[in-house]
Amino acid sequence: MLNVVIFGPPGSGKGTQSENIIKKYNLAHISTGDLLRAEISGHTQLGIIAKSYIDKGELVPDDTIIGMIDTKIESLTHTNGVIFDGFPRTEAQATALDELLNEHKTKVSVMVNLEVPKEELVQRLLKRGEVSGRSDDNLETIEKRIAVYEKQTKPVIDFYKSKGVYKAIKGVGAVESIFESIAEAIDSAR
Ligand code: B4P
Repeated sequence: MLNVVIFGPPGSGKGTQSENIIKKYNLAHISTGDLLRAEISGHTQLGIIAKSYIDKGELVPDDTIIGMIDTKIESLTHTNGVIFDGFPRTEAQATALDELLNEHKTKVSVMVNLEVPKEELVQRLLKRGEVSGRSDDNLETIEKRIAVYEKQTKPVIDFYKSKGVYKAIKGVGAVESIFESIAEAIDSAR
């Protein structure tokens, strides 16, 4: 099993690069952002709760996210492995993922951290906001999301460093050349 965590601040290219990784490695894709947006469009109870956090640029509570991931992992059948996109975003989520994968006798093979300077993140997300219709792609919420990343999400890096599966990748430049570096990191972990 090849299990990849794609990690980085908002707008670092996690969603963009996940598409390339899925094509090359034939992995199942679990994006917590996409799952939450689907719950919001479906007007579910979970979606109503999630929207109140996402619109403010805050993280959805760990219990909600971990429950959602557990259900999703249980629904997977016959997979080569999984790409986790936008998850884990807190140390509690990272610990929970370890436990969930352990129950299935597997673990995270590699964690890829896309490093992108803040000014570039803001520019990318503002540009996406012109067409995405996402309630969180406006300047005030983008600034909040980046601050939340620095405080609550960045510590997850040390969690994976201590497991010996951490790879930092420069996330600036052409999407294809960033993907080549990601593929090298994944191949060296197999
Ligand atoms: P996400 O959906 O994960 O949103 P994101 O961080 O903005 O996405 P990403 O980094 O994938 O950006 P993308 O590739 O699209 O989360 C949204 C919200 O949901 C969170 O703020 C939070 O509230 C909640 N949430 C999600 N997961 C959670 C969790 N685990 N726990 C708690 N809450 C959670 O790239 C952005 C833009 O850059 C695109 O327009 C793209 O075209 C462009 N781009 C990509 N690569 C580029 C490159 N190399 N050069 C130029 N532009 C590039």
